[in-house]
Amino acid sequence: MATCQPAFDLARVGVDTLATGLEVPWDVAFLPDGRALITERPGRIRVWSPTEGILERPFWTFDRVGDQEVGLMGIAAHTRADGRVEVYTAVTLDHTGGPPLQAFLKGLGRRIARTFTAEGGQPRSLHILRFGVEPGVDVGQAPDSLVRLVPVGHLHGGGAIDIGPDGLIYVTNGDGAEPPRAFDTTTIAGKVLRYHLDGRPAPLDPDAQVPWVVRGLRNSQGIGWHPMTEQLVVLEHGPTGMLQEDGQVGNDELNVVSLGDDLGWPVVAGASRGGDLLSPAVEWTFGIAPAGLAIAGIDDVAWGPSALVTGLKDGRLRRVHFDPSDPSSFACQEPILDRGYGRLRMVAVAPDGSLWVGTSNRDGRGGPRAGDDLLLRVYTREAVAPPTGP
Ligand SMILES: [Ca+2]
Repeated sequence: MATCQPAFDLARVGVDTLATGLEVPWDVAFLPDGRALITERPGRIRVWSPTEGILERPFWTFDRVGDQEVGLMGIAAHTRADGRVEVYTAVTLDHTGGPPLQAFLKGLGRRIARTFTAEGGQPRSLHILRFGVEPGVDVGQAPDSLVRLVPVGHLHGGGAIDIGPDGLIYVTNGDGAEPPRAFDTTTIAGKVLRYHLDGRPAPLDPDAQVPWVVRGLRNSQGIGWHPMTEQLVVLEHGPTGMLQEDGQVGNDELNVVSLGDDLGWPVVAGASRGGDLLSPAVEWTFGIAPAGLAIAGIDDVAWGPSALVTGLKDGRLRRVHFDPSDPSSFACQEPILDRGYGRLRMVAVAPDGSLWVGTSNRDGRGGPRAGDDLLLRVYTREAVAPPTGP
């Protein structure tokens, strides 16, 4: 992937700190009333208010979520036809514990709790939960449980969730550190999965055992849609040399896919060598640990049309320009934040055209600094609005 010419002038970038003291901010949902809901991986949904900043009291707290690479992850807002606002979250719940989980289930009510009943002794499960959001109310009510998925690992647990241009829920699940599962269409591991807003499966093939739309993933933590073609765009963490990965390392990916594609894992990481396996549009041969993806559209004055990608490992936020002459590929890439904040995970395009970026220095693999984790607001002179808020 070529570096953009002329090089982006980093002096054009402004950075505000919107919040400090967060713990692994993973994703954000912007609400129509100007507030935002931010997930923290250990299990809290936090409220950011345009007048008060980040609120101490969470919108919701999960008592027992999965550890290591999973927990509370993606969140996506949706406004219904009747104007009511809902958010959908992807959370891995841990079933190995006692009282906290039972209390949580009791709190959800018996009807919902049935869907959490232990299934084959699975130690954890990935859930799609839906919260209603009332205007001006900063504390949530018990969510609806829409989907419960097993198996899910505490490594490579996916967790990206968004609502597509087709009005359906897309959620990612990684291979759970068991690579062969990624191409096995009888399991949810290593897939992008699709559901209706009420939780019913929305498979490509009505006879499919699981509603997968993309397979062959090791661990995707970012999805979006191409601003011109509406094709699904899928980020992918390449291998890290685990024993079961035959020592392969690197080859992180950004893919522009057609539904039904096999992205190759574990047969190949990075470019395919012929056959039906999709080669990525962008490959980072030396791993960056791509953890966050946002898409800036063709009308985006400051950033678009491009994919914004964070790297945990290299600490960069980069802009990858879609190629206007070939929508399935990218033209060039350039850094927007070039280190200085430690590990970067969350990235989203805010309604005002700025980027909201979250550090991930408290995830157990970084070196936390004073004030971590940070929620940053990144903007340029071309942004449609000047910096606002507390
Ligand atoms: Ca691949």
